[in-house]
Amino acid sequence: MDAMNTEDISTTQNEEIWQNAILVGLQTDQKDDVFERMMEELEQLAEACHIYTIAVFTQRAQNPVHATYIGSGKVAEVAHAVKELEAAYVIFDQTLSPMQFRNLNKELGVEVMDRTGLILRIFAEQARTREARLQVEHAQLQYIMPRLAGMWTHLGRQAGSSGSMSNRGIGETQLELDRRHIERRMAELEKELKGIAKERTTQREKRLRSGIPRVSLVGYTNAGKSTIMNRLLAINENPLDGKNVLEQDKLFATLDTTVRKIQPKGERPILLSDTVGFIDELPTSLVKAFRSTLEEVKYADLLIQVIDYSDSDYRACMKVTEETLREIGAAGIPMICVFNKADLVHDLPYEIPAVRNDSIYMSAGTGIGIRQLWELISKKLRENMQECQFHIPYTQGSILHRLQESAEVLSVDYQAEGIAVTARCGDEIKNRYQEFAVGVDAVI
Ligand SMILES: Nc1nc2c(ncn2[C@@H]2O[C@H](COP(=O)(O)OP(=O)(O)OP(=O)(O)O)[C@@H](O)[C@H]2O)c(=O)[nH]1
Ligand SMILES: [Mg+2]
Repeated sequence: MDAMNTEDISTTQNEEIWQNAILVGLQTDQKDDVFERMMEELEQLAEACHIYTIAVFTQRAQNPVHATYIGSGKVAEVAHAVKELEAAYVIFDQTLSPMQFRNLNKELGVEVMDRTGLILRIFAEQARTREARLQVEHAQLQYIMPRLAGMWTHLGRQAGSSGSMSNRGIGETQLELDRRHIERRMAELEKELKGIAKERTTQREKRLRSGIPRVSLVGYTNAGKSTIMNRLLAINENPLDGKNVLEQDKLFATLDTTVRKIQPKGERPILLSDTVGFIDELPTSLVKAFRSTLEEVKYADLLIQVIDYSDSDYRACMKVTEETLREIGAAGIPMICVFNKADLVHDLPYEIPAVRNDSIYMSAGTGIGIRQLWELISKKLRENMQECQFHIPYTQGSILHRLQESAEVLSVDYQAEGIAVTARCGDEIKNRYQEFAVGVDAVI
């Protein structure tokens, strides 16, 4: 792999061209079903990169082999299959160390990839907005940095480096140049991303000030978040022209955060956001790179966790989602659980749609339960609100107008000394108009 080619990854991937790969998995302490699921997921990740699997090799061992991850016999077996089947890639189930990466590249004679590299590649291909592209590039460079040394040391040795500055091997000089180039680029990217994040913060603050409740869809990748967003927009008769988000049977179809205003007739609007899905062991460089995109979730009044209920291991996915939410500082936000894709589940415990407390069993794909989900969202948002009384002097009549926009105004009474308003609102609005609050519900 060429160390300086990272920026080209998205352009060199032609949507139409499919290549083939051999997958290799090492089962250490995982249980059989967990390991099988990880291997299936690896195959789906490859598919998202337009790579189809032609063979799978697995090995059981207590620990990975330091130099080659799998044992030497297995390496020979895979190398043989590479030739026989004319594989274009060999993809490993875990992140390889720079040394394993180099050794395997050499011994297998084809391009070696690991799970992290695969995820980075999907992200690079799927990134649409400028922010997502910059975030991915940053993560890619971070991934490549520690691998650079491994790529050039053999050249350094060839040139007989003595360690002094003037007598350095060509490999070392090249390594240093590459390193400096990457460091410079990473600094540029960080600066630009900071600027974008600032803009995002300004937009978010504007939305926060509007007082419109914010609802965020979260969950494992491919669970149906974008489908739910589209259906919720559709049932509320919002104009859809160009507003639909992409729904696709592909891991990481969504990478950017999209916020849409849902304006139902006769009801208060909400701001709904759809964002990047989670996955087990999301490379830390990506979590870091996407932190600002994911920040949107942190400011939600309500989370909708979407779960692929047809996945036999949906509980593990829920655990990953909840752990990721904790990691980004979004734990503790009220949540609805959507057990989606129930149409694919045989012997369901309930007839769908079924609402059980804060959970709903439904099928966004067929549309079954989407109205009930909307009702559950409205109910849950209302739970977070309280009835407040305000007394607004006539000199500040514009406050009434702002309350009407940001809260559910229940009554308005024009009295001699001012306007008496009863409204249902969240803490945000209640605090903002604190000076006009009256009665038992007033904020102290
Ligand atoms: N059978 C069935 N398929 C569904 C249902 N909901 C969504 N799908 C399909 O599942 C696939 C993934 O849906 P998306 O809405 O793109 O999922 P997502 O959670 O946004 O996924 P990412 O953005 O990739 O993380 C699509 O092919 C949908 O058509 C459902 O209730 N039943
Ligand atoms: Mg999506």
